[in-house]
Amino acid sequence: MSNEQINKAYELAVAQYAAIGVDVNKAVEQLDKLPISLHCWQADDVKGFEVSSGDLTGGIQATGNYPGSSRTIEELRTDIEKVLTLLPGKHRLNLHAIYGDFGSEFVDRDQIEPKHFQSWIDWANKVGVKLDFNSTFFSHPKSESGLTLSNPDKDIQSFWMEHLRRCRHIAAEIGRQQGSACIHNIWVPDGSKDRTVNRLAYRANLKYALDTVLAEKIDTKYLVDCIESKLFGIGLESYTVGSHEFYLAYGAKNNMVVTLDAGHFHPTEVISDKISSLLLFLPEIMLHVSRPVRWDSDHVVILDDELLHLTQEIVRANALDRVHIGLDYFDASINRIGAYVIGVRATQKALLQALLEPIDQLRTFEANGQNFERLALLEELKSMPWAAVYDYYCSKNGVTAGNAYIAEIQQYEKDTTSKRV
Ligand code: RNT
Ligand code: ZN
Repeated sequence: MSNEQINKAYELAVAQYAAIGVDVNKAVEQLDKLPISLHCWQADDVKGFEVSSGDLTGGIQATGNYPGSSRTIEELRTDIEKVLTLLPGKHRLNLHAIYGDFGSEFVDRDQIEPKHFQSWIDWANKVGVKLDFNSTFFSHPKSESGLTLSNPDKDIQSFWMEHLRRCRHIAAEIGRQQGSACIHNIWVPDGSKDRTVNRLAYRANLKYALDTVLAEKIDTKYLVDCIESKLFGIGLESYTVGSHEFYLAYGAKNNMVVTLDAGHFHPTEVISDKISSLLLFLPEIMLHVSRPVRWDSDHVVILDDELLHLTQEIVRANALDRVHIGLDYFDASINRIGAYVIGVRATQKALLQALLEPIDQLRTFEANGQNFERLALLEELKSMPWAAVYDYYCSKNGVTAGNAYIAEIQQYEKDTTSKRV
């Protein structure tokens, strides 16, 4: 598509939306202000750069062996830089603690320091992204029992508490240097494969560990902690210490940000419906946008109904400034650069469609009991020319529009990722 065609289609779209009372320019401006936090771990199947790195554990799994995953910090940065050239807007990168710049030194989780992330901070500053952070409570010999912060063994529990304490300091330092609060996500895989007769005890241990470490107050200008629940993990099917009830109650009691991961609920349970409830009781929400297929499979995010419902709920609740949007999936079966671009673009397209809703009109219909009219307009909106608006948004940002990114990724694969053998 030429720029001229894109502009023409955009003008037609503007007129069509104006006819139903929607200001397209305003929607594009709003979209442009919404960063998506890209998860660094799609690039290398959640391996990270620890010198002693072993298998991915903690009940999560990246399946597939598509060639070309990044093997070093440099390769990962090159990949992310490529991804960023294919995305309109300014975005963030979400790091896990195991992605530190450790060189050839073995640095255990209870030893990591801000200095191991300084080269990330410098790189991020150079390429114009802000960083977010995650403690890493998995893929470690001291997590193999299935219990980390909730472990009754005081040595193991203290080890992980020290990890958490350090991660908060690293994230705060990132936030300070980048002039934007670093969102620090706490996901703890703890659970058990089979029935436990100590459900309460492990939860009490987790509560104690969190209470103790989080008692250290750090300015939210630099650091925002959030807590992520889960239903079950592979090999941890019968019990998860940090369940939804645990963290929802913990967050509400302590005024903390709760993370909702789309794959962490029962198969027909959706996170879109949870947004409005959480907003009433919690300061903010963090999202791990993912795509569960039958289970927490972490498939690449696509533009499906639930993604649209999710973005509609955020926009309809007027909560774009209270919901942080991050991605969380790891598909090792397809080109990983492509996996990022598909997921971010799908998320942006869903946000754009939500921003292009004639919400006043829809709400008037609803208030008047005109439910046929409400449903009909919602149906019509699905085939309105939002894609022409997205193409325009891409081209205005100097980013290739439509399906042209496929060829660019194929070229990058030919030149770069296919040579990683
Ligand atoms: C696991 C959680 C968690 C991880 C990442 C790697 O089920 O979703 O967020 O995916 O931290
Ligand atoms: Zn997650």
